[in-house]
This record gives sequence, structure tokens and C-alpha cells, in this order.
Amino acid sequence: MVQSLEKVDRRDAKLALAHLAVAFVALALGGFAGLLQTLVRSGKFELPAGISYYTILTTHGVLLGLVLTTFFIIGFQFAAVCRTTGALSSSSRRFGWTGFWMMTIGTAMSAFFILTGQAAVLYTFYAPLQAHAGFYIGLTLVVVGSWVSGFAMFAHYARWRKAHRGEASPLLTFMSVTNMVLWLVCTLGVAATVVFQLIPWSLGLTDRVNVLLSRTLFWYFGHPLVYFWLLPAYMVWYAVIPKVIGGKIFSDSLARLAFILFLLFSIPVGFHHQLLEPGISPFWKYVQVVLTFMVIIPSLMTAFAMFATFESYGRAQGATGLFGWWRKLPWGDARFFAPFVGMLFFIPAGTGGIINASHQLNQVVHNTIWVTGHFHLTVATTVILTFFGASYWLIPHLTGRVMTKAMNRLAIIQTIVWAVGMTFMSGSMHFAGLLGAPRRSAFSTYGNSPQALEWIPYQIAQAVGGTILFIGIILILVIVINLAFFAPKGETEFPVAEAAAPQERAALALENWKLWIGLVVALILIAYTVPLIDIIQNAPPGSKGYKLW
Ligand code: HAS
Ligand code: CU
Repeated sequence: MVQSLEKVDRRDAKLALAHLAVAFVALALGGFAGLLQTLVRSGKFELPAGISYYTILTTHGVLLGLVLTTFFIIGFQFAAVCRTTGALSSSSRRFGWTGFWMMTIGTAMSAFFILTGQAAVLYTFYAPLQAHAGFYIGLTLVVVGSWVSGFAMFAHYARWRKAHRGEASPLLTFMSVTNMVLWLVCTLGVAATVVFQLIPWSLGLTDRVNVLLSRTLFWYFGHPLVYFWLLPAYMVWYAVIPKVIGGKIFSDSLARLAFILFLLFSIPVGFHHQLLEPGISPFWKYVQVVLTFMVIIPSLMTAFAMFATFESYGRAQGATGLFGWWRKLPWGDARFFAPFVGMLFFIPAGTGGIINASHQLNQVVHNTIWVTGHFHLTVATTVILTFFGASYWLIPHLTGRVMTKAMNRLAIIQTIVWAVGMTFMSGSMHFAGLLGAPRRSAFSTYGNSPQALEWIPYQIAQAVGGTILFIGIILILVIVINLAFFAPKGETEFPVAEAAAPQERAALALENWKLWIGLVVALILIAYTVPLIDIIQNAPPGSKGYKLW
């Protein structure tokens, strides 16, 4: 073995911590922007100094959807691979830092153009809205930086495999590598539209842009993006939570298979975001909706595995009856409680996703604030509560400290505050969406139209929820700062559970990358080739850029 895996190399800890630091700064700023948005939409508050609602909305979406997630995930995954396959080599570490600085400089650049009002194009930066070229160039740096970090992880993994021929790699390393492969394949789409379409167009080198092509390339990336966020949460659920509660991983092979299914089915499904877009034939929308229903399966497998883990643990502790295991779970431990509440919220969140993906129902909810409600349950509750829960051991593990009882209690309160705030905010977004309230739009009564007046009570409820959530953000920041700088010195483990049964041969087959990446490419070609040719060949003249803010 390279070294004791229990203790993290200080240099690797620094790399992971640098990523987490940027993530939490993004949370603080992005969360504040979110508070302002809900206040504006309540109709009771106006932004000072002529600041545009859309500037704030773009800040919020980019900082939380793109920056917080990517930095947290890469930092977490560096820690996870070091924990399971040893310290980074000095060249991998150098790559890791190069990636980090590229991403950080890119973020600062994009943030500058957003905050100076030159890029209020929202986090999806849909053409024909046109931002300053600096915004797109900053985002490109973020993506390319993340690739460099991905290569650092691949190199680390390859080195381990060479030294352990014929063995399956440890679960968390396998999962991190799978997530980075997913990321690499899907970011090619967004890189293509940004580099070949949006940058030349915003620099004035080209006049017009093929809007449908640009959106299609965006969603080729945009859907797998949400699984790039979800999979690290699943890593915590599969590999860490069993250890935290004192149990075992229900099935190592099932977990690996779920990840491979995500890799296969995450990408060829982008059209479920474009179901109401003209210019894509209904047949290809249908094909991608079928594939979308395939990508639900690994989440259902995960739900099954989590129930099985909890129930086997409870029964081993002497629980009886159908739900006796419920009482045996460690409710007072924030490392368990926060991700568990995340799981609970994923039940309505995932159900909402299935509604969105159903073509006929999508016509009711598309472009309404229902969709905003959906993703505040998925990414802003399930995923983020799991990330918070992971921070409670990850940060002290990296800083050589321990979480005190008082901080644990605050973390339990934080989780409850978050759940209550989100129930108000996301719940009322869902209801208002069903009444037709639009998303991506500032407060308006639409000339006192009776329909718009119906939305107002829900918008006030959103502001109440948003305010409660902002208190949640202050609480998590207090905890994180405590864990980083003030908690007592000591050792905190990075919990990794053992599997209930010895590893099966299937685990090795699931590491046959040539096969899986080959299948990924085949599925992408099937789902996208014909519609893309169509979109390019039959395109209207293209659109000039608009700056509507
Ligand atoms: Fe989504 C829009 C469909 C999952 C994020 N989604 C979005 C957008 C975002 C987003 C950000 O088909 C907006 C993009 C934009 O700005 O326009 N989504 C789905 C489907 C799923 C799904 C089918 N979404 C996610 C996840 C996200 C996310 C995960 C982030 C992390 N989504 C859509 C569609 C749209 C969309 C359309 C476009 C809408 C439109 O018209 O614009 C599925 O992956 C969901 C599967 C999940 C489940 C739940 C399984 C439950 C589990 C928990 C078990 C609980 C336990 C606790 C163990 C089926 C695993 C048990 C304890 C007890 C005792 C009960
Ligand atoms: Cu999607």
C-alpha cells in the first residue's frame, strides 16, 4: 500500500480544501442573491440603484448551479480518491492546482461581467440573449479547468490500476472516475456551442447564430450536468452513510451498475428540456423521452438499496416489524440526518421529474415556475443537504479537527430550517406553476390580470421560504467556518463502509471502460445524429444578438 489511507496527505488536503473554500464563498454570495430574488417577486421590495432582477438571477444561477457544485464536487472527489487509492502523485497534484486556478480565474471573470450588468443571460445563457464575450470566455476557463482536474483523477486511477492488475478499484474511486467520464463527455457539447457559436458571435466575428443548434448543444450538456451534481450525493449515500449508521453497503455491484447506467443514459436525453421547442421532430423527442425513462431506473435502484441498507442495519440491531428499523437510525447525528432529509425530499423531487419528462404534462409545466420548484428540490435540497452532511466530516477530516456536540446540534437545526424553508418556497413554486406563473421573470401583475393576481399569495410564500433558507445559509456558514478554523484539533475519519458480501466478479466487468464508453458514444450517435443534421441543414437564417436587460 502507498500509505495509510486513514490519514490524508496534507498537500492533498490543501487542494481539496481550496475547492471547498470557493464553493462556500459561492454559496454565501449566490444565496444572498436568491434572497433578493424572492423578495423582488413578492412585489413588496425593489432592488436599489437600478440593479436589474436579471443580473441578480444570473448571479444566483451561475454561482450556485455552476460554481458551487463544480468546485465542491471536484474537491470532494479529490478527497474521495485519496481516501480510497492513496495520495496523489506530484504531477497529479500539480494538474489539480492548475485546474483549480483556471476554474477560479474563469469564475472571477464571468462574475465580473455578470455583476457589471454585461451578462444577464441566466445560467442557461440561451441564445439569442447575448452576453459580453468575457462571460463566455470565463465559463470556458471553468470547463477546461475542470477537465484538467479530471485528467489528474484519471492519471491517479490509471496508476492504481497498473499496480493492482486484476482487481476492481475501490468503490469511491470507481464512482469518482465514472462521474468525471460523464462530465468530460457532456461538457464537449457546451464547449462546442460556446467556442464555435457564442464567442465568435459575441465578438462580432459572426452576425447571426443558429439558436436551436446552440440550445441543443446546451441541453446535451445540461441534462447530464444534473447527474454530475447528483452522483457525488449518491457516492455519500452508497459508500459513506452505511458506515455512519454502523452498517454495511447493501451491494457493491448494484452501486457500480447504477453508476454505469447513469453514464449510459444521462446524455442522450437532452430533448426532454426541449419538448416544446419547434424544429425537432416528434419522433426524436419520443426516442429521448424513452431514454429519459431509462435513466430513472438507477435512481429507483438507489432508493431500493438505501431502504435495504437501513432495514438490514435496523434488523441487525434487533428491530422487528415492517418499520421497526426506523427507530434504530441515528437521528441525532447530523452526518446522517442531513443526507437522510435529502433522500426524503428526493421522493417528491423525482416524481416531479417524471411529470416533467412526460411530453403531455410538460406542456402544462414548461417555462412555469413549477420547473424552478422541481430543481430546488433536486439540486438545492437533495444534493445540497447531502453536501452539507458530507462537509460535517470532510472539512474536519481535511483540517485535522473534530466537530463538537454543539456544532452537531446546530447542524441538525440547520437541516430542519432548510427543510422548512424549502417546503414553503419550492411547494409554492409548484402550485404557482400549475396556475401558470412564469419562471425567469421579475415581478409583474401583467396589468392586474386576474390570473397574475392569483399568483401573488404564492409569491409571498416564496419570499417567506427564501428568508428562512437564507437563515439556513447563515447557519451552514457558521458551522463551516467553525470546522475550518475554530473546532478543536483532532482526527476525524472519512467514513467508508464495507460491503455486506465479498466483491463479485461483476465489479471487474463494470470497469471495462472501452465497452462502456463505446456504448455511451453509440447511444449519443443514435439519439442525436439525425436531429442534429436536420437542425443544421434546415436552419432558418439565424438570429442576431439581443440584450434585453
Ligand atoms: Fe430534472 C428540469 C426531468 C432529476 C435538475 N431538472 C430540471 C432543471 C434542473 C433539474 C436544474 O423531463 C431545470 C433546467 C432549466 O433551467 O431549464 N429530472 C427529470 C427526471 C429526473 C430528474 C426524469 N433534475 C433531476 C435531478 C436534478 C435535476 C436529480 C438535479 C440534481 N427535469 C426533468 C425535465 C426537465 C427538468 C423533463 C425540463 C422541464 C422543462 O420543461 O423545462 C429523474 O432523474 C428523477 C428520478 C428520481 C426518482 C426518485 C428516487 C428516490 C430516491 C430517494 C429514496 C429515499 C429514501 C428515504 C431511501 C425516481 C432515490 C426513505 C425513507 C422513508 C422512510 C420514506
Ligand atoms: Cu434533464
